[in-house]
Amino acid sequence: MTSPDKHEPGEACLACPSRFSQLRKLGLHVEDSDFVVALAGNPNTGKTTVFNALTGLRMHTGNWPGKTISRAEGGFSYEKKRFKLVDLPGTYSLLSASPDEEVARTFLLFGQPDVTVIVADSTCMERNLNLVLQVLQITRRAVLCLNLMDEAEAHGISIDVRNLSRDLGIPVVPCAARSGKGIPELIKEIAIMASRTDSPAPRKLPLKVPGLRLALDRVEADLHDAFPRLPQPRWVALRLLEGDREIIEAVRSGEIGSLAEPVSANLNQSA
Ligand SMILES: Nc1nc2c(ncn2[C@@H]2O[C@H](COP(=O)(O)OP(=O)(O)O)[C@@H](O)[C@H]2O)c(=O)[nH]1
Ligand SMILES: [Mg+2]
Repeated sequence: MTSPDKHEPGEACLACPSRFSQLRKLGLHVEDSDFVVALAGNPNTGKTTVFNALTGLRMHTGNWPGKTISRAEGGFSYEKKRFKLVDLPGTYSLLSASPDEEVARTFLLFGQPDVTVIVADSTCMERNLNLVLQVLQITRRAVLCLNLMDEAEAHGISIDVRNLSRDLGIPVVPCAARSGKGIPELIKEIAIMASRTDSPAPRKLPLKVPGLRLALDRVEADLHDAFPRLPQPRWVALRLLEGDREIIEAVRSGEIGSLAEPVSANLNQSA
């Protein structure tokens, strides 16, 4: 059996029982999957339509553990790999102000999906980019689905997909999910991102508040000492300085240390 220190990101994760138990705690059974894909986005961006297009309506519905918030999960296969798709609650932010936001954020942080697809409404990118940037503070293993492109075109809106992709540092796929346009390209980008063995570098937040950078640097250094392989320590440091109760508790209990597993672990033990 490979030790967690030995294997490379992207290798079959034989020695990551903590990731299985984390996912199980979040209500997800992944034994029959190679990769976990989360679907995030503002409400009404066509998330469910994208989910249905990806899974062909094969889904299992239920509630998030301990919550009355419903969720759907389903799957699809592509080039002999099995992808488990989880629909997160539609949210405008991930700052944990509402139960929906908390569910979405907790899954991204502790479920560590191999890929997060952010579904955005192409007709109002300004509002949608807020969530995109927040998701990218937690994970760079993301693909942006620019949905409702047909509506955007009808309104004379054109989006410079190539520049947007370069600026965000993630693949951007224009889609019109209701008619299935762009879905094959989206699947391909999901598969490429899931199999990537490098870790996309997180972008530092532009900070304009005097003293904040120094405080963040210190907290980040302490976090690094305590949890050397924690992904996105700067984001965690920022939440700690903000007094985010969930994150403070996760650091206090050491639960945050479970995030130190390699992110892109192939879930299929026989793979
Ligand atoms: N024109 C157009 N409508 C879409 C598209 N995708 C979804 N919709 C419609 O947008 C509405 C919201 O979609 P839904 O999937 O429920 O969004 P959700 O709230 O994000 O899950 C529905 O009426 C969909 O039929 C698209 O690509 N083009
Ligand atoms: Mg929906």
